[in-house]
Amino acid sequence: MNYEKWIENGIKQLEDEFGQEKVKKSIEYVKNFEVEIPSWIFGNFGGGRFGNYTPPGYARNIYEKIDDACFVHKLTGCTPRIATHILWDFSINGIEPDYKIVKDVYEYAKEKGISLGAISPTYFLTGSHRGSFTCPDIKTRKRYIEQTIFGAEIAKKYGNKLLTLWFPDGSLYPGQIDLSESYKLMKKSLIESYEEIPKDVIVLIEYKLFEPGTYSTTISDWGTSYILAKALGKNAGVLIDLGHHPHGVNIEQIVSTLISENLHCGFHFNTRYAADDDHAVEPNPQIARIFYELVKGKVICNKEKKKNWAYMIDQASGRENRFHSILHSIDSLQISLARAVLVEEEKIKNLQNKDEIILANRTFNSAISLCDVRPIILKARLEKNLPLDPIKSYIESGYQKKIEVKRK
Ligand code: AFD
Ligand code: MN
Ligand code: MN
Repeated sequence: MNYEKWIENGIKQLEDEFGQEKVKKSIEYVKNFEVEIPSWIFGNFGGGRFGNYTPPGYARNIYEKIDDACFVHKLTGCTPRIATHILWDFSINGIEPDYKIVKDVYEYAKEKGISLGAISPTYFLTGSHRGSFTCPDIKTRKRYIEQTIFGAEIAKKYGNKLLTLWFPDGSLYPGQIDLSESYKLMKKSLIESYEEIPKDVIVLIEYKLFEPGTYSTTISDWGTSYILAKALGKNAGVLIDLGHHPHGVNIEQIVSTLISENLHCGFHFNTRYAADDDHAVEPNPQIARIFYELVKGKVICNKEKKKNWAYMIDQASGRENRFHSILHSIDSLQISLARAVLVEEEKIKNLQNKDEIILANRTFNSAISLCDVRPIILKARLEKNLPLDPIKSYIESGYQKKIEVKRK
């Protein structure tokens, strides 16, 4: 395929429909967009319905995860930071974090050309069976509060001052716990932690409707995260994981409400089909609509960096090739962003004022669902001297073969 010709024709077509200004802005946004990749996508998950199957060549430790994340950044130019999990990545025994490992990993990542992004304390694994921040045993709560404060300190010193909190706390059956007690302990432990957290560290509280086998989760929806964030202070916000809602929830409305309330928030991007599937991101219309709210709210690709929300991928591909999977996610996010920028706001505003419902929807969808923005994505990659097709470049690079041999 003659890519240059294809790109030129495609850009021309988009300019005919949306105008040069919009297309230029869309290319700029794609060039500037950055998203964190999770360390956990590269490791092995073990267990599950495929037994211990993990794609060959998986990363056996945080250093190999960093190697893999670096290669993804080399191919995409938009993933300069890796999100890590304290007890998965910085602990020998899976119970206590190890400061020495953090420092060593920080140096290693810097040498390889990427940096640490969001730090997630690990509120699950050994010792969390009765909860973490809501555990009736104060010693357990204290251990997780200390880990949280530790996480904030390393987020400030070695990361990008971002702490992301996800709690699996809740219950398996009605009657098992006192629901309001659980919420009050969660709030108390969060406040206790926040008081010790450096004031320039952003704390994002993630919500989730359920875990397999739960009757209740203490932080089950965005409203709970919002109340808790407001109880903490101005550096606290809501973390929206796309797989954490009941089916049919209008996530775009949640996003626009949080933007209107000037809360500093963030995303864990993935695709869900049945539940919290942690699949690779697909460029579906809902994600483009979410990006439209972010672009309109000026919390993405804003030149005033502080205004930008935090953008992370949270996917765990136990079955497919994880490089193909994460590269697919990055491509899908770029496509969604490019579409969102093309939306003809003025035209839609006009139609809204005239109560032209279907015409407004069709105008909106001409950018969100119908147009092919791949020429914009490729133009952005061309201008950044990046591979036009990262997955194809990955396949041709020989990296997969190398890690399969090395990591036998
Ligand atoms: C699980 C949880 C949640 C969390 C992630 C990493 O559902 O999304 O953010 O693990 O800790 O996917
Ligand atoms: Mn998540
Ligand atoms: Mn999840």
